[in-house]
Amino acid sequence: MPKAELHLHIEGTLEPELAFALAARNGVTLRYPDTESLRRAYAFSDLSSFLALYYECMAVLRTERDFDDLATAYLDRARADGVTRVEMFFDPQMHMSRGVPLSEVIGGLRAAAARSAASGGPQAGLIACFLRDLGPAAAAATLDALAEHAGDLLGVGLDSAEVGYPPGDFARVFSDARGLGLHTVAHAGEEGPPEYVWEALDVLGVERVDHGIRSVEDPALLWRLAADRTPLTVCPLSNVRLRCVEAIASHPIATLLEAGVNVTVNSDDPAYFGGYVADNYLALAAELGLGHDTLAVLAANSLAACLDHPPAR
Ligand code: ES4
Ligand code: ZN
Repeated sequence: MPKAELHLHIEGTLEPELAFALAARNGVTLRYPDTESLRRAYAFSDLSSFLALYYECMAVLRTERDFDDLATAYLDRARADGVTRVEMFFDPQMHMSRGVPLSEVIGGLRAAAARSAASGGPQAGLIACFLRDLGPAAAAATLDALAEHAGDLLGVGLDSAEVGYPPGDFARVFSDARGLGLHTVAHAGEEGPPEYVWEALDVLGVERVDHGIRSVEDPALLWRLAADRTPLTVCPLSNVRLRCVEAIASHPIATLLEAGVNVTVNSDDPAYFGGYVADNYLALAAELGLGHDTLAVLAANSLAACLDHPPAR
């Protein structure tokens, strides 16, 4: 089925094989002797245990060519899953703090996106995420650096460690981003409470909520999401791997669908969480019993939830 992937961290598509190849090319040393031992480290107890390894592995990404190779590998993989459109996150603060210029990051990702679209592969747009645990002042400085690249971006988002970092703290930087013509989305309700989803909607004014699964704890919030048709970018395999949800069989996506929420299915950090986007659909079919009709609704939701509708081709 044709589908869009709307919750995908491009740095989270770094497979161990590519990580070691880039490490060798750039003279960077990883803490692990080989790909198998790195893969064995992919046993996470929560979001923060994942983020530590995810940020560590990013050290191998240094040049425009590295970002191009990373995104090209992902886009080829996504094409095989029927993905026609990707709105990919990246973490500018992580790269800038390592001395990698924003122009190299964005240049490499854009080059891969242009080649993909020109060859009939997925169309790709970029969403720059602020790291919420670094706070609103750092986010504002990042937006200043992003401003000259605004024409190369679809929008801004908010990611990283959630609990203790409410979306409302970022109200000013999100309104400034909209002033630059950028779309806005935010991670909320992954590990954090339903109140953070309310804040993302009412204080940040986001167009989509990333994860949002803890919305099922608040009937009034479910009503609001359904009434507004606000898309949620749900990532089932991620939620299980990070222990936000016990198993696919008990995933709250069933409750979200029953409440009429505009749900989409996505992979988040597929190299780390054991599956790309089609694997997430297949897991919902196999372990939650979603039928073909429901999977088709989820795929249609994803295409309708794109921030920019891709031109017909
Ligand atoms: C992330 Cl699963 C998740 N949550 C929050 N921030 C992230 N960055 C990459 N993956
Ligand atoms: Zn995410």
